[in-house]
Amino acid sequence: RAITSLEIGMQAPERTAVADTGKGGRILLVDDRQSSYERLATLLAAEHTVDVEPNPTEALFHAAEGNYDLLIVSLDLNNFDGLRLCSQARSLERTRHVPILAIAEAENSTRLLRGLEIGVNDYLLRPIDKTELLARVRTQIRRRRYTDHLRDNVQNSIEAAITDALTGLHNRRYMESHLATLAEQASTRGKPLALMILDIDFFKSINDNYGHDAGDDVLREFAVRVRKSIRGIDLACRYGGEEFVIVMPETDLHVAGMVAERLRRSIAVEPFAVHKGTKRIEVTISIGLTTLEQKGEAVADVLKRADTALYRAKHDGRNRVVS
Ligand code: GH3
Ligand code: MG
Ligand code: MG
Ligand code: MG
Repeated sequence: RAITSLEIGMQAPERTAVADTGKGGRILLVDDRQSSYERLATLLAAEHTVDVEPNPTEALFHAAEGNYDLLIVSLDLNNFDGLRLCSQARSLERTRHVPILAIAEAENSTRLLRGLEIGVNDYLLRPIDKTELLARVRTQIRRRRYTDHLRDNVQNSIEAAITDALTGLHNRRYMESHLATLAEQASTRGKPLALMILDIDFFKSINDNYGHDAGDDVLREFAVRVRKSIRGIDLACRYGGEEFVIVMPETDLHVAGMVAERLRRSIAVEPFAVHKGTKRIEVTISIGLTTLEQKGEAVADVLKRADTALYRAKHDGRNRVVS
């Protein structure tokens, strides 16, 4: 899904957010001594949802599937090694970010130190004090939620930085940084690489006749049709206002020509709905197509050749593919 810069902007007012109490978390408690886990579960249930799992192997599975905010692991289990579970949880992608609170006997300080080395976030010593338990759990859950939130924001910002907000296609910046890589790969692997520039014909008159919003509708729908006619490994970007670039790895001129022609037709034969479907307008595009000509050719030269072909397509009457 494309994330627009507007949505990114809307995440900004963090100051208005209510401070996280750290309550209401989902906790997985791994402990196989009944008297111990019954007491802990009862204490925790005052503020959180708690699942108890005595078997660490099962616990790891639940932790990976269950979307927990916190793992509480007893290091002095009867039948299993709690430390091993902690280290496995740290190495699995699905559980790497889930905080771990270890519980140990006071005399077990060596194991506790090992636990901290392998990434346990905090620990409590038996006998466990209720107030301390709840306070430490709240802290971990708060931290977990906050780092999740930061991670989401970073992810969204990265997506926004490489995506065109109107069409959801990649933007020019992304294309330019990625095209060099694709060209290099094609060169070293001895594979062809096709590139086309697409430009909507008389787009200015679409804006003039139907309004800027209709022009935007056309751009969005155009992007939908582009996506339908390319493969997952192809790179489609909005290069400028009503100009687009498609890069097709491992594709020779013949095949790329067929793709371009099919795309040209898909635009020309089906009028575009604008103004919430109340009006349909005919749209055509011109396409300039080329391929990487020799190993190590500069991408600027490839783009220039495609642009020259596009110019010819316009000059020759538009609604056509020129290579
Ligand atoms: P040609 O067939 O030669 O390509 O003619 P054209 O009218 O498409 O070319 P021109 O480059 O003169 O016009 C492009 C227009 O695209 C001008 C600009 O106002 C419009 N445009 C650029 N970006 C957007 C946009 O995001 N939304 C809308 N609605 N219009 C845009
Ligand atoms: Mg133009
Ligand atoms: Mg145009
Ligand atoms: Mg143009």
